[in-house]
This record gives sequence, structure tokens and C-alpha cells, in this order.
Amino acid sequence: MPENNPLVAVIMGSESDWETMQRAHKTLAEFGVAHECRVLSAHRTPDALTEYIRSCEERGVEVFIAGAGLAAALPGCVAACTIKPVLGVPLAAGALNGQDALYAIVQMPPGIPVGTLAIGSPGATNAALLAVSILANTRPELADALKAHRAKQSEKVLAAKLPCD
Ligand code: RP5
Repeated sequence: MPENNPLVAVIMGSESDWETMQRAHKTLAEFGVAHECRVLSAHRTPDALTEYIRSCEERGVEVFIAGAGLAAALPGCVAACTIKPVLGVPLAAGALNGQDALYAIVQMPPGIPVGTLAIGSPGATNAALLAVSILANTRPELADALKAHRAKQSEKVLAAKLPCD
């Protein structure tokens, strides 16, 4: 595989999802993980979605991240088309503030799993970190980068000052 081929594909159901899903893009970029982001909808572009997943597999993608709101069929549809790990991010897009998407994504029937993250930005960030963890199983440089990232978080907590200090 050429070196710049994406290892992670970040798919979202609508352009309106970018505001949240850019957290996944930014986190993957921070770790230097080759990835690409696409808008494709399970309901509105089913054929293009299937074709895209096939092309991702041919180009060596190892992890899929899929973010969607409302009925949020996207992560499950991606999982139906690949045996690669699929990480689902429920997005707050309507009256139910993402709880609809959370239930839709987390309640996959047994046999076609989607690793479901938190609603919204924390989920988008953690989906990317989890993708890095998966890739780090076979890439020591990513494992080191993850350890450094954790250490930085620990330092920040330990250095915290309260108004009563
Ligand atoms: C879902 O419907 C998308 O993932 C998005 O979160 C939501 C609303 O989409 P738009 O009406 O903004 O295109 O499929």
C-alpha cells in the first residue's frame, strides 16, 4: 500500500455533522494518522456508501469511524459492509439531542457490532483515540504517542490549582 493511503475513514451522514466530527479529524491529525473524511448517508446515498467502503478496503483502511444523528443508520450500515472495526458516534441533531442516535447505534443486533462512543464531541474525540489504539497494536510509534498523550493529561490534572489553594 502507498504510504499516504488512509488507515482510517471518517464518514458522516451530513455536512451538518462536520462541526462535531472535525474533532475526530483533528485528533487523528495530531497523531499523524493518515485518514480521510467523507459525507455519505445510509438513507440518502446507499449505493455510494457501499462503493466507498469497498474502495476504502482496497486502499488499506483498517478502522472506520461513522458519525450520524437522528435515526443514525450509518454506523450499522458501514458495519454490515466490512469486517474492519467500526466506531460509531451518535450526534445531537434533533429534538432528542442525540439520544435517538445513541440508541440506534448502540443497539446493534448480535452479529454486526459497532463500537459506540459518547454523544457528540467527546465521542468524536474518543473514536479517534480508539482508532489510534487499534492501529497502535501493530505500530510501536503510535503506542508511544498514546502513552505521551496520557502522560500529558495526567500532568494537567496534577498541576490543577483551585481557588482555595
Ligand atoms: C443524519 O441526519 C445526519 O447524520 C445528520 O446528523 C442528520 C441531519 O442531517 P441534515 O438534515 O443536516 O442533512 O442523517
